[in-house]
Amino acid sequence: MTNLERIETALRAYLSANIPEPLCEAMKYSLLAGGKRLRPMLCLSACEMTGGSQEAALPLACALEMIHTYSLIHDDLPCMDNDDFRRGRPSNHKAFGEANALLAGDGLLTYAFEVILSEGPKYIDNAPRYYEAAAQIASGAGVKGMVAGQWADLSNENNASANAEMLSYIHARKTGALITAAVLAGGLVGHADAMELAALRDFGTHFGLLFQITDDLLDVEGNAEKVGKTLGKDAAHAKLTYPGLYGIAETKKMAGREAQSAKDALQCFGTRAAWFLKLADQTLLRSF
Ligand code: GRG
Repeated sequence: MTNLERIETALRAYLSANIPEPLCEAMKYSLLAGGKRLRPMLCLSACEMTGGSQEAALPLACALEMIHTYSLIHDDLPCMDNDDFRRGRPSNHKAFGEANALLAGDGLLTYAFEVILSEGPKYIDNAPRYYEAAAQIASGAGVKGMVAGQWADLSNENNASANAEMLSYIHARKTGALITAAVLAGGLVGHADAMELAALRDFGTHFGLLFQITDDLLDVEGNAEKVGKTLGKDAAHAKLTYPGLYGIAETKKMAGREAQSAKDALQCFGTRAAWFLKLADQTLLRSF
C-alpha cells in the first residue's frame, strides 16, 4: 500500500466509528472529498525518513488531516471567508447548513485528539515522543499557530497600513504552523535526533511559506476548476498577500528562494530526503 492509500483507508476507518449519522455525513463530506493530503503525507514521510514505524505516525497523520479539514470548513463559513466552493464541491455549510458545518468542524477537531489519545497507549515504548508529537500538533493548530494566523488574517482585511512583517506573521501561523507540526510529529515518532528535528523545523518553516506563496499566486493566476475553490478572493477581501505586497514577478522569485531553502534544510538526510526535495520542486510549479 502507498502512504496515500494508507491515509485514505485509515481516515475512512476512523469515520466508520459510532458517530451519529447526520453529523458523520457532514464530517465525511469534507474529510473524504479528496484533498491533497499534504499534511498527513508530510508526517508519514518524515517518520519514514527518520527510520520510524508508519504505524505510530498514522493516527497523528490522520489527526492532522482532520484538523486541516475542520479549518477549511470553518474558514468557508459566512462569518469568516464566506466561500461557497471547496475541494471541487459546494462548501460544507452550503450542503448541510451553517450549524451542521460548525459542528462538523468541531467534531473533526475534537475527534482528531480523541484518535491521538486513544491510539497513544499502543506506543507506550515511545510514549514521551508520541505525546511530544501530539503537543506539537496542538500547538501548530491552536492559539500560537493556525488559530492565531486566522485571527490576524481576518483582523487585517482592508488594513491599508498592514506590512510585510504582518504578512509573515499571518502566513507563518495560518499555514506554516500546521505544516511544521506535521513534519516534526513524523520525526518525533521516528528516530530523529535533535539536529534532525531542527532540520525538519527549518524545512517546515520554508516549505510552509512556499506553499502559502504559491497558494497566493494560484488565487491570482490559477484555474478554479483545477484548484477546486473560488479564486480571486484575496483581492475581493482586500487581503494581505505576497502578490498584493510585492507584485507577481517578485513573488515568484521569493517562491523559488523558499523552495531552495526548504531543500537546503534537509541536506543532513542525504538521499533519504528525495521525496521532500521532489515535493518542494512540485510545489513551486503547482497548478492546484
Ligand atoms: C478556521 C482556525 C481556522 C483556520 C483556517 C486553513 C485556513 C485557516 C484557511 C484556509 C484559507 C487558506 C487559503 C489558507 C492557506 C493555504 C491553505 C491552507 C490552503 C488549503 O490547503 P490545501 O491546499 O487544501 O492543502 P486541500 O484541499 O488539498 O487539503
